Amino acid sequence: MQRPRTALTIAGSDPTGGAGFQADLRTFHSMGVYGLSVPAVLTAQNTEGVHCVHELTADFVSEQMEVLLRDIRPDAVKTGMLYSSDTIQVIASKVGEYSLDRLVIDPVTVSSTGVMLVEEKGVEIIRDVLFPLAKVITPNIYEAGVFTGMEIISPDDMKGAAIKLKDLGPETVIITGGHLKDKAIDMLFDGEEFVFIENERLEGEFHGTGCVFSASITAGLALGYNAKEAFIKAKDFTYNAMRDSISVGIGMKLLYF
Ligand code: PXL
Repeated sequence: MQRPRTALTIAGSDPTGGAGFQADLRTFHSMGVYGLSVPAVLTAQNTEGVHCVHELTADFVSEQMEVLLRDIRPDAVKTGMLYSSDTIQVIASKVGEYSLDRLVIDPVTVSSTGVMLVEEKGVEIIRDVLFPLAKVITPNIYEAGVFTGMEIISPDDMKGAAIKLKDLGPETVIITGGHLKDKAIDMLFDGEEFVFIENERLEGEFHGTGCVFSASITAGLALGYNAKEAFIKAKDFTYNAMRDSISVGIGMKLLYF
């Protein structure tokens, strides 16, 4: 049998498995990609929300990456919730040291229930240190707002924000607009064209859509698709997983696939 493609997630732990590296691993597996994971931070949470965050040391995150990457070269890599500035810095160093080029940055800043998932100065460091290394960044409209200082409420605002975000160094910007008022529209900008994909809005509160979406883009890149092809596949994968979502707890629905 041929060696399967591999993808690495460097992200937070979510015990519900709805988000975090657990959701990333399920996504990789479901798309036929072998998943590797480096936990960057732990959380105590359930389907009602995040209770608290427990940091790992940046040194230990660095050690996990070093030992893994010395042995296995992943075909693509994503980052999710990283929380600490020091951790973000060491991840950027390892990405450089090992020339990891199919890198997806999901710039996780705040949970759907409003809990901060990055420390304050981490926002700047993600922007200045990680974005320039990225093949794809996948902010939602709130995150795109945090990184550009813009308020994003329409597809035209998404275009304006994407142009600003592209100037920060990533090859491709994908803004997810699942939180727009009337429509669910996602948009890709690669410096040349804007690609919009619109879906009907699904009713309900979903947990982990951003993680599953960025993980499915990462799996697509690992499989050899370009960013636009990976975007189209990821949108489909995430939409189907939302349509099939389950209520296993008393709070938000979890994507099922
Ligand atoms: O959906 C963003 C996210 C990412 N990673 C972890 C999370 C959350 C949201 O709660 O807990 C670990």
